[in-house]
Amino acid sequence: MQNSDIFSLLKATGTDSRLLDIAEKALKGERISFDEGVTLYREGEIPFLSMLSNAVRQRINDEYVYFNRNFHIEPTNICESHCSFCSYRRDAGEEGSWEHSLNDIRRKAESYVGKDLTEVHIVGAVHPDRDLFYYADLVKTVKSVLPDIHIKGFTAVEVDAMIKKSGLSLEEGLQTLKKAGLDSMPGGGAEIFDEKTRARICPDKTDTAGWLKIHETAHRLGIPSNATMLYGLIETYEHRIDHMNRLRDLQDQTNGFNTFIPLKFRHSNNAFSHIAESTTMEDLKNYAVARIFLDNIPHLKAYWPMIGKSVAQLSLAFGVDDLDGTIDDSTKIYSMAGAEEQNPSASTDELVKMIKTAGKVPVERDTLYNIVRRFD
Ligand code: V47
Repeated sequence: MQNSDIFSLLKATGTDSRLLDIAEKALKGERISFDEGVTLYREGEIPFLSMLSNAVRQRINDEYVYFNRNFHIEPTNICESHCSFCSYRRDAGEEGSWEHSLNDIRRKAESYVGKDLTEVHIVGAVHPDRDLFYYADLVKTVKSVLPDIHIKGFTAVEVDAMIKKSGLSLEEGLQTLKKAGLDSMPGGGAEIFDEKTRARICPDKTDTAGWLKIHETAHRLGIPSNATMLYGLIETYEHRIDHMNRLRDLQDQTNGFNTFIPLKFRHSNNAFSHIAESTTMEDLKNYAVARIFLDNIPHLKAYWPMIGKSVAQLSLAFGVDDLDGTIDDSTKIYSMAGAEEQNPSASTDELVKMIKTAGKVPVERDTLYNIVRRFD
């Protein structure tokens, strides 16, 4: 459908004039304001949000929906931070804790030799005794076994803590990781940027200014990254727009973010278990508003191990153009927090089918969105 037809349809179906103004801007590729973002959350009904976010997605990404072939390495869940939403962290020696040695990591990497995967996503916890030099060795170990793999590793929170322990500056630390073989950084640890809310949900880890500074510096040093937003806790719609606004501002400066990944709070086995999880309608609305508001981050990811395969597929009608990857049952962060996918794994065929039956063109990508294979 042409943008002019979409606009006429929205008009003919009696859409409120404030929403029509927002739609007109978004359809023309113009940036919407903070207040307009909040209006979308408050006033936008599901069919309106679907139609508008779908048009924006199509302008940016055509009919392509991306996935990759990847696995995770989670070196440890022993963590010195105490985030109220986390079901994963343990103290050293506590039941359910783990800390893999470099030999364990080498064996894990060896088990993927010849499997033709393009990415390893390394994410863990803020281990009290492991510094930057340990993690640089870990990256070198993986690269020595899988020389062609893209290493997307370490949230800004992990990077912050490991660099501080090593006594290097932020630039020196990031350069050391890059030299060891780190190719890009995942988007975790962003949670919600509003300082008061952040202090209530994760008081003892990297603050908002620190997270943004680390990504800004990484981009400047040629390390691209992603960005996440943890939603469905105690934040307001204004906080969500504020979060995306800060990312939009940074992206204007650096252009280093590839993908935005909203992360739905899952409430099992953590200190916020009394908070009800967001509804599917809210999840879909959140994807749509993100696609319309974040005009300068090219990709929007529905991370299926967290949201479930069915909702991930539905999200393709709400601005999403990326489903992450095959995963190979190698991550525990979401299964421990009660996600439906207790052993997350998807075959290429399954992802291709999910995308095709949503009417889109599946594309296998590498981490940086270079096309590996199209499934027209
Ligand atoms: O920062 C932890 C989140 C993040 C819960 O860059 C939770 O491609 C919901 O960074 N409910 C880590 N969310 C994961 C992450 C990530 C995931 C997928 C793709 C990418 C990417 C990055 O997981 C943490 C936190 O925000 N998280 N616990 C929970 N109970």
